[in-house]
Amino acid sequence: MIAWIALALVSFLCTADASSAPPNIILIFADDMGYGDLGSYGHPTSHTPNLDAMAARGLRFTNFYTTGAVCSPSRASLLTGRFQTRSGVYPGVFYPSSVGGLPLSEVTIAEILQTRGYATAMVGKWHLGLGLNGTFLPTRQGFQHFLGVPYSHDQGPCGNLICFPPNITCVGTCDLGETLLPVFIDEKILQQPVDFTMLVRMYERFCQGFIEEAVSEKRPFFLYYASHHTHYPQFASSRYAGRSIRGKYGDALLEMDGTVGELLQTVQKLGILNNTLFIFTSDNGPETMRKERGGSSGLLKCGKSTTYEGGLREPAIMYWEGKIKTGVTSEMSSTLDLLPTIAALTGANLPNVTLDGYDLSQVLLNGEKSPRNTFYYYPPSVDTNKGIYALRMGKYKAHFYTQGAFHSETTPDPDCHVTAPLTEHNPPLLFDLDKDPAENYNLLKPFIPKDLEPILTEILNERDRFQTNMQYAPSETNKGKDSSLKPCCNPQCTPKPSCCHC
Ligand code: CSN
Ligand code: MG
Repeated sequence: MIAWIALALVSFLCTADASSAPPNIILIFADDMGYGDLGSYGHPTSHTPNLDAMAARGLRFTNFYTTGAVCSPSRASLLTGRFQTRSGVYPGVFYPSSVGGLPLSEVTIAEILQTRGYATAMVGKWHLGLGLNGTFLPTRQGFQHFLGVPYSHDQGPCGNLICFPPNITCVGTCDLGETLLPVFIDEKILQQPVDFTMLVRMYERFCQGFIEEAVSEKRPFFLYYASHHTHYPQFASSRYAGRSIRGKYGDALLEMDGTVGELLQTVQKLGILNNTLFIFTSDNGPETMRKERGGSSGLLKCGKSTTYEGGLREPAIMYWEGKIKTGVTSEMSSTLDLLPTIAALTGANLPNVTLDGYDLSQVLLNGEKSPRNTFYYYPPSVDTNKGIYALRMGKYKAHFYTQGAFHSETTPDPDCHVTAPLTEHNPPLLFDLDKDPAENYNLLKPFIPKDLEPILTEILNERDRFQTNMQYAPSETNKGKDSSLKPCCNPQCTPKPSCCHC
């Protein structure tokens, strides 16, 4: 890591200015990692040296939001710059046998960059659908290459979850009759079931080969690396297992951080560090239901599947050697903003659709104020009659509905638990997130202070405006399931799904 910093400095000083060439983009997406899980975000026993070094040399965000408190909707917005409600990736998530997927009519970051001559690849967890004959795989959404698993790694039988060290006991949902977990290369199954002891190493080699090839062809590249870490069940290869003082979760985190280090080193060795933008964030808050093996939202309230801050506010780090305004920013920002920001930085055209994101390039490059002043919180169980559960305007966040969740069980705060019912709030709960990021002190209790009446009116008007303008696509996750869609490397075998073993 120290070597990387020293070399980064040398390469910054020595490499010819490549400012006219469009930047390479490496987008790294963690899974179920919370706001409080990185060393650089204050976790006392997380060991994340590469991400922390990237934060120290880059820009670290403290008010960065994903749009979905579960995986699939969050990923749909990440790649399209649009709320999941516009693409139909709601409610909940996709399953191995789901009929639907991210509609092919949606335009992804990969697609806009392909038109600019970028080499594109997606590695890791997809979770935006599989469908008949791979209809919804990354290869149909602008990625020239795909190596990875089409959904979550707990969406397979329990036995499939046993990895290194081989003594994981299943806590929670598994053995739901799903097929053995496959690894795809493009649209073909490469391995079934996944060997978790080798998986990340295989991903790293693939990423390295992809980057080297793009550089040798003098093409800019877009790499979307969606890590399985730190989703339940945690795993790590022998290089990292048992190496963290934070236990299994810490080992998984260490392996993810190790991949970040490998990517940084590859880019540095190829002399393209000062023309490569790294973006790191996570898809949703932590599964605190996993107790000491779940993640942490730090000082934020609750976690995964809730619309409290712990469900949707995420760590985010951007790094572009010599270009990015270094430091920490509390400017409001979101995964929704990545597509417009990347378009601005690369000269790619924006898709001709309603976007929900803003161009943050001047926040990144010049430390300017964020154009984003509002954020809208949808629950995983989107109901078009209820719409958003909460709205943030500037420092104020109003909750119109709150609900606990299974995924946010086990911490001492009963508001997070599955037993906290869906509750409508009229007037809303109102928090000042600048002074009270933990959402402890409702400003409208026991009465509405006179000086807050104007902002409350403004928030309610904005809610109406937003909901009136929202055009919901039909639900893709409710299109049903068809067990014949479950991937099987040995399609004619019986009995399924257990015979799908190659
Ligand atoms: S998620 O986790 O894919 O990271 O959101 O693995 O909400 O029913 C969520 N869910 C399986 C999961 C199911 C997951 C659900
Ligand atoms: Mg997730």
